[in-house]
Amino acid sequence: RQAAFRTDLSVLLDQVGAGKESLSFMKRRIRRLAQQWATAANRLDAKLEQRWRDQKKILVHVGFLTEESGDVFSPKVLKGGPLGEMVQWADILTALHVLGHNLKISMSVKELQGFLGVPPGRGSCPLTGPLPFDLIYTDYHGMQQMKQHMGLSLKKHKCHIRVIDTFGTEPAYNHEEYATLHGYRTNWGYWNLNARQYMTMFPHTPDNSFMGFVSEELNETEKRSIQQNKVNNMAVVYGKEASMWKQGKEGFLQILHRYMEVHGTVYYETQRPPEVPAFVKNHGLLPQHELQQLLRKAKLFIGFGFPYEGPAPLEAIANGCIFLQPKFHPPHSSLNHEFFRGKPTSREVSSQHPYAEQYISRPHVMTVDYNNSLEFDSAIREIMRTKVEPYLPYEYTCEGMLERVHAYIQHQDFCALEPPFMPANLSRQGSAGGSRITGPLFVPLPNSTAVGWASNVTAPPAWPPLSSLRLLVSQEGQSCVEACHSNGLVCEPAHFRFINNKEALHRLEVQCEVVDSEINHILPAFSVVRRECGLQREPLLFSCAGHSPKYRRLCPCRDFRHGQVALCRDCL
Ligand code: U2F
Repeated sequence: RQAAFRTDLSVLLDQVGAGKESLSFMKRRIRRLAQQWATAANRLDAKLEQRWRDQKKILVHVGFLTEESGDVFSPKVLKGGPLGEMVQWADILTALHVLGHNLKISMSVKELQGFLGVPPGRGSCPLTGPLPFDLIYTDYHGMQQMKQHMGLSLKKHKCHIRVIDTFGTEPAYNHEEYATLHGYRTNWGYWNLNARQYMTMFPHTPDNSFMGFVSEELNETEKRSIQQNKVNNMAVVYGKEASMWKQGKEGFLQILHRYMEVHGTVYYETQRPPEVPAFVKNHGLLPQHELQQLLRKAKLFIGFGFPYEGPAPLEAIANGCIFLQPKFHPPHSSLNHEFFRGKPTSREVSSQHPYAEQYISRPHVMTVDYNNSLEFDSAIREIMRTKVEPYLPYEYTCEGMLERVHAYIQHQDFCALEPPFMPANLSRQGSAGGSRITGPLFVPLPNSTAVGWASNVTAPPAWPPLSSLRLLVSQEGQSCVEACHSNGLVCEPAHFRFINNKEALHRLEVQCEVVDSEINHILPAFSVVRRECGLQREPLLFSCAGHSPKYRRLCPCRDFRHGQVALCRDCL
């Protein structure tokens, strides 16, 4: 069946259910943004020009909100606890509904079992028949629950699963055996999925798919009125829980207070939290729409280093604030910071909000060393002088999210058998930085790897299409994330299978004395000194994030749309 866009959200609102603060929060959000979603649906509908879209049967199982996982989030909704995840789930549900898919929502193990058609009880009776869904969106808690209740059939059906994973999972952590042998085993990872089945809140590592969420959009009249009503010396502090104001914040709060009136939205029960200085005008935790109003007046939204990578800075920037945040020296990661410890990624977080730092940057975002009071002081003064317009990257608008989710649903297929290699025309690159191939590169189907690939099976067309592929070689120690990025491109893990061969090495004029094929997440790569080249033997370990000091990596990069990094030019 063809999917038709929906602009009426009442059915969705009924499906979300009631009885918990988290659900009420999500429903308030869905209602508040309904008009914005409807407009976006109409725009995307026109843009896609009657293109056929399959209607999919989709199950959304929100694991972290189930009682069975302990649901620690719901009781904290009105108390300053994390809301980022609820913002994202509300938006995912809305996007799937608006795109016109056949949606079922489950927030308990019982509902999950009902929808899957597995008998109640633990793991005793695995799902025997076919999976009644084309796609299942869940999270790590939900994975665990499905494992318990679907038994072995989970393995059979796992290509249909998408895991919403805030901070991301790198391939080395996802591969069970490899993670166990090489010290990448964490509490969360090792599901042996294709790493693109993990969908993140921000475009962290391109090994995962970027799901995102949306932020409020303003029309031209609203933008103008915001700019007229900005209070130049008004700052709002990012931190809804008192603990975020603890320790060592007095120094720069004092500096800030020298120039600006400081506002906060810190949750409190009866008394003002002692962590919040007396000069701060604390509004208490605000409903989302009231926070937006406050941000419309404020000139500065200032982060103290926590929470990491949340939605609020995007909302502030969309409402015309400048976001000031601390740079992290050294970067925070699972190797050196408690918050990230045990998360299945070694990604280095260079500031409180690397997306704001790298994708938005000045004049909307200033990332400075808070330990340097001179630098901090001059940043505040600069912010007071600078005029900015409200700004929201396209990928965080409703249309941008619908476009991206539409493309994933129609094109990402992790169930289809993929041939290890297909003929490819690798385009030529310009001349700046790194070493590149010097001519068009044709990668024929190597006989050795073609074995086992039945010739009567038609391969699904590559997505992203091969026209987007640009082959690069990284510097020693550099990952493909960085190598592609420094050439204005993005690493595309789906393209690894086309460049993981001798032909690519040959075309790049890499001098190899030996070419081995191994299981190692930095491959394909080569060592210049030892003239050793290595190809990847385990497709699940193709990794944009991997790097190693003595190795230069072969990197499959691709172009991307301005404001929509998840999609290449020809991806729609
Ligand atoms: C992030 O979660 P948080 O909930 O801490 O993220 P924030 O950026 O603070 O805000 C999430 C939402 O809270 C709303 C605001 C944002 O959409 O509009 N809000 C509000 O309604 N009232 C207020 O007074 C203040 C904010 C991240 F998203 C999670 O993934 C992480 O787990 C967490 C920890 O790093 O940080």
